[in-house]
Amino acid sequence: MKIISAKVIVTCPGRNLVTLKIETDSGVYGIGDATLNGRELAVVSYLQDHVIPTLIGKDPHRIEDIWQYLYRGAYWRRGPISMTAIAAVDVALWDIKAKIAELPLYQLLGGKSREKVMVYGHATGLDIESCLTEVERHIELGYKAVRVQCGIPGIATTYGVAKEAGKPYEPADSSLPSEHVWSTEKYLNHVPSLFKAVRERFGEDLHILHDVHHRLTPIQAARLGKEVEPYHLFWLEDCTPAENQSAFELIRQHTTTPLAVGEVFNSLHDCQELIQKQLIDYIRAPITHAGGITNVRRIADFAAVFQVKTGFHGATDLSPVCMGAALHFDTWVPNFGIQEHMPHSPETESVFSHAYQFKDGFFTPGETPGHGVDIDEELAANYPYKPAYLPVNRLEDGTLWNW
Ligand code: CS2
Ligand code: MG
Repeated sequence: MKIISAKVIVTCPGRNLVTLKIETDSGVYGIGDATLNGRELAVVSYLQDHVIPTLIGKDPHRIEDIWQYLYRGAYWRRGPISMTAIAAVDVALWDIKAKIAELPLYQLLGGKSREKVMVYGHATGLDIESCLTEVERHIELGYKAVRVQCGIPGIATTYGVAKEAGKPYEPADSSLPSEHVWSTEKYLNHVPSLFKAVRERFGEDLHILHDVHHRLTPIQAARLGKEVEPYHLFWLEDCTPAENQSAFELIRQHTTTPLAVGEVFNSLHDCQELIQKQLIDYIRAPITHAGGITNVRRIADFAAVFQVKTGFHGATDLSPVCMGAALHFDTWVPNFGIQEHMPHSPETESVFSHAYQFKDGFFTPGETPGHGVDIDEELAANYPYKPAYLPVNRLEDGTLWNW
């Protein structure tokens, strides 16, 4: 069997999404997600100009060899652009192999380790009260786990909070990066009261998650982790940038609040120390940004040795193709923790058909051969690409800070 063609499909049914479609001489094709928020076209070019020409004529069954070919063969290894491109090829090839085997993808990974996949939803509010209303709505939908983010008094725009109540949160919203002003002090003084209010209103059983979104220094993260211990968070996410992995030793010294990290990682080397030294509890490196199923399986297997669980990134800037592949992976992976779920727009749902289903706070991937997600190219063409940037953040004195 041979790969006879491959193409990149860019569509914007609500937000920009990039899909790679690989076709074989058997008529079977596979698709992979190649979306990198705010840098989409760089991955499109990497695929079209540098990867696709090397795939034609290759045997699609040789997933591992093609992975090594694209990773080692590039000479310039790692990084979000190349690892997202490699991921799209990898997922499309696993889709093809599972379709040819006429098996749902999780069967190729080793079969079910669980019947359903627990997900967490996003409850956000301009203030604590409106966030509690959103938590209630999620509980009514059946969610057992909810990420809570609220506006901070004195800060105009903060991460994870939609500008208008009830509207979906979409960070990449303008043709040039919008500039936000951030105050760590105002945030640290306010956010513990959010968790207190959630526990008082909904009790102890609900899993509460929160995304700090890389905005604290290690000692500030240690303070927050310690202060929120009474509220038994499921996790505190990205509490400090993780380029310097050993920074988490300081946080670990001060708090037992579980820590999740990794949505910006694209390699085992980005988290080896964090995992090996038990500095985190959940690894979030998603299939689309960390080199596909082939590479994320290595990260998950390594994490399992240290009892670190998976907690895949699943924001709407990862397409339904990524969600489909992730849910198959989540169904198999022994050290599964939780899966992020942010509903895609109705337009996106119409462009991407999928076998995965939500029920009562859990997903099942479906029994369709492959990863169970497909793209309607004609419909996709109705939504052309729109330039969109993620915002940047400045401290009140104008210092550039982490968004
Ligand atoms: C966030 C993301 O969902 C999350 O955990 O950190 O929404 C993140 O801001 C976006 O994926 C950035 O593109
Ligand atoms: Mg996050």
